[in-house]
Amino acid sequence: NDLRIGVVGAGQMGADHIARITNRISGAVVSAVVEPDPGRAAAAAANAPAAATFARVEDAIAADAVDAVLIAVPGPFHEPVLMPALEARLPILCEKPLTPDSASSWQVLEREQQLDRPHIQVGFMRRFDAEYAALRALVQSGESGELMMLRCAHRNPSVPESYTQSMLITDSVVHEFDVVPWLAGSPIRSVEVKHPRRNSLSPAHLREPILVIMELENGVLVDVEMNVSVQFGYQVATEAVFEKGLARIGQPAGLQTWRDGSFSIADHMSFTTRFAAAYDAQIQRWVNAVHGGTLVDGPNAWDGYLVALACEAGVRALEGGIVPVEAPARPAFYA
Ligand code: ISE
Repeated sequence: NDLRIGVVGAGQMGADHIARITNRISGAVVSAVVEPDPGRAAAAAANAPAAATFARVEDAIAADAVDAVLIAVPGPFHEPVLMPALEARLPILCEKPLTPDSASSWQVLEREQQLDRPHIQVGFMRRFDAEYAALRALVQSGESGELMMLRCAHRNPSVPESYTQSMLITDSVVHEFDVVPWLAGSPIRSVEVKHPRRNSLSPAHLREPILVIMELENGVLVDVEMNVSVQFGYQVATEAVFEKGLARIGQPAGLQTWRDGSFSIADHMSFTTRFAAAYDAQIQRWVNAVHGGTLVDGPNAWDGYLVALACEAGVRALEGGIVPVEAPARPAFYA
C-alpha cells in the first residue's frame, strides 16, 4: 500500500516536494495538502491528484487522511505541526530547521521520547547528495590520511528582503552545522564569525558576506564563506584538506560550451535544482524507512537539536568573539 503523506505547507519547498512525491517517488502518494492559503493550495493540488486539502494538520489527522507528514512550512511554524503529529504517532519528515531555537527543540525531543522510537527525520538533504556521501566515505577510509581542514563555500544569487542578518546563520549556515560534523565525524566545539568588506549589492539591512570559522572537537578547522548576494548563481562547494591529498565536491558540472572565444560551464541558480537528486533520495529513503518500520533514515531530531545549539552560538558570534557550543549527553533513545 502506498504511504499516504500529508504535505504541510505549499510554498516553494512544499510545492516542490508535492511534485516530487507524485512524479518520482515510489510507494507513496500525497493524500493531503495542508495549506491555509487557498491560492497556494489550489496550485499545489494540481500536482497531487489524490489529495484532499485541509487548513490545519489537526483536521487532516482527524479525517484519518494521512499515514505520515512532511512539514514544509517555515521553521517558526514547525513546533505547532510537530506536536499534534507526534501525538498521533505519525512518522514525520521535517524540513530544516527542527525548530528555531534549542529550548523549543528540546521540548520536541521530550515529546518524541514518550513514543516507542524516533519518529522525526530532519530535512538536511545534503547528506543525500552523492558527492557529499563520497567525501564522507573518503574521510572514513583514511586513504588520504587524516582530515585537517574543510573549506566550504555557500553562495546564493540573492535573498528576499525578508531575509534577516541572523538568517545567514539560522537559514543558511544551518546546513553546514549539520553536514560538517557528519562529514568530519566530530561535533562542533566553537563558532566564530569574521566580516570581510561588505557587498554593496546586498539588501541594505544585511552585513554580508561573512566568514564562519568552526573548530571541531577532533581539531579539524572549518571555514565557511557565506555569501547571499553573488548574483551569478547558486553554489555549495567544499574542499577537504587531508594529510596526503585533497578532495573537492560541488564544482559546476553543467553543459560545457565553447563560443566566441570563450569556454563556459552551466551552473545552478537555485537549491531546488542543485540538490534535486538529494531531495529525491532523501524522500525515497524516508518512505522506504517508514515502510520498513525504522521510520527514520537520516538526521533525526537529536541532530536537529545539536544544530539548534550551533545556530545559537553562530548568532551570538555575529556580534564577535569565539563562542563555544556545549551539548548535553545524547539520550539512549537516539543511540
Ligand atoms: C535556504 O532556506 C536553504 O535551505 C538553502 O539550502 C540555502 O542554501 C539557502 O541559503 C537558504 O536560504
